[in-house]
Amino acid sequence: MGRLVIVSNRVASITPGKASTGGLAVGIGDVLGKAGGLWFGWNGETSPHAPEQVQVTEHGNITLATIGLSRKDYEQYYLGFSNNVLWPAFHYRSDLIRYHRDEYEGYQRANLWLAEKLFPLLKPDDTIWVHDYHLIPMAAALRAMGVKNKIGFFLHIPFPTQPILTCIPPSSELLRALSHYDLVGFQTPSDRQAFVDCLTRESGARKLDEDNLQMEDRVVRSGVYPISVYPDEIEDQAHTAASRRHLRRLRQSLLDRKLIISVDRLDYSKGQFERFRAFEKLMEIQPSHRSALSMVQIAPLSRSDIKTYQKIRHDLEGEAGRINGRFGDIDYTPIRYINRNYERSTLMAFFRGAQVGAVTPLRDGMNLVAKEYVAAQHRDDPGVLVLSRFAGAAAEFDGALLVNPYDTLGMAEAMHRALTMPREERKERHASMLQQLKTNDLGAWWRRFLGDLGV
Ligand code: ADQ
Repeated sequence: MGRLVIVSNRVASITPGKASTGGLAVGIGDVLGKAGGLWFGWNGETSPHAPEQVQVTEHGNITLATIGLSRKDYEQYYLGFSNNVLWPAFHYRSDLIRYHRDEYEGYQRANLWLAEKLFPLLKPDDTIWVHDYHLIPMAAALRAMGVKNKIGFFLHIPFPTQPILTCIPPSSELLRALSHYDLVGFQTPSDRQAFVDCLTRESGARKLDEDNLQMEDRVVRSGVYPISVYPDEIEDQAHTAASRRHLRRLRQSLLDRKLIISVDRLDYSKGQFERFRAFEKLMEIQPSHRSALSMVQIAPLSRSDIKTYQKIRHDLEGEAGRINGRFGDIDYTPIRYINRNYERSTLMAFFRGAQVGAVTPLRDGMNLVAKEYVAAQHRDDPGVLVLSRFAGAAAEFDGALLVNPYDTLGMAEAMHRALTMPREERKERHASMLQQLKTNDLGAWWRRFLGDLGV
């Protein structure tokens, strides 16, 4: 097998045990840690003019090749088209799309420029694996330079259905760009189906069989590869970290109160606002929980340069304050809302200490937190996962209590049911989800993808 070359918008730092608040970084870190290879992408820095030089550093069997972005590319490619058009549209929020043609041109320009920087680093037998929505045009750009290598693409976020996708003015160009990959991977069957429907209806592609589409002179294969975790590793971390200082402090501060935990980047797709409302409703309809239940919401800040994200931060702080004012007491804070990062093992121990994991995004590609919460539980006395039907993980987890995050009362009722569920039922539900995690772990995700790409 030749070398593996991973391309993603951001290249994370390779420090073992270091907290990373993105699911993508966790996944890529694992593939490269085991298979070795080159990881190419943005180093997170911006300057008035784009730097010429790619920085190459070696870390054991991993080579990192990173470059900074010009301020203009950062604004147009990253903040503009990627995060103000593609992110909302792909999460079914067409109301939040802010499209400007010059930003789309910046998106294409930055992809071309990144492809030009990657080109000299490539060898003929490399396999190239491009990740996520920032880099949809990457294969077409490389092909135009004469690159003949196998190129795969994995979309970490949902793929929208035709009526939503076509709200993006250059949607046909995006579909055509995706058809330049040899393999396009999705998190769930419904994401893949939406892609196949869009490509056939909008771009005139012809279905050859279940997996393959003919688009002009190219055959595009697509597949479903749900990203996952290593459940045994997480169980170990949750168990051994259980005596750590943070966890001791959490337990002491809770007294004997029950705990609902939620961990997600601050983002409108994650449904934090709706979750706080459901928690408030729970306090209203089940007064027995008042003073006897806390919710911890860990929400590291992301994309703070974008207005919509500044607003949701402001709204959420207000909402937590309002609910705490309504139900709190001198020695009791119902919602603890925290923006900081934790070490991975500490987070897993927090999951183990919580009776309920509330993972209720309005839309999510997969949601690794749902999987981590399940893996971190004690097998003999597990907590209950309350999971949005709109998270990719819902397609795999029949043991979760599935909720619709737009139904405040329904979510409150599910939280109550989770908090009062008999141990036998909790064990049964947990065992079925754990089995699913063991059958389809993180290694299965990337091995199956690379296998289908022909590596
Ligand atoms: P994200 O939207 O980032 O990922 P998610 O899958 O939940 O969402 O991954 C977040 C990761 O960051 C988890 O491993 C979590 O434990 C970690 N994390 C979150 N907050 C943290 C904190 N405060 N401290 C330390 N670690 C923290 C995108 C898509 C998802 C998809 C993933 C992977 O949006 O749908 O599941 O990619 O494909």
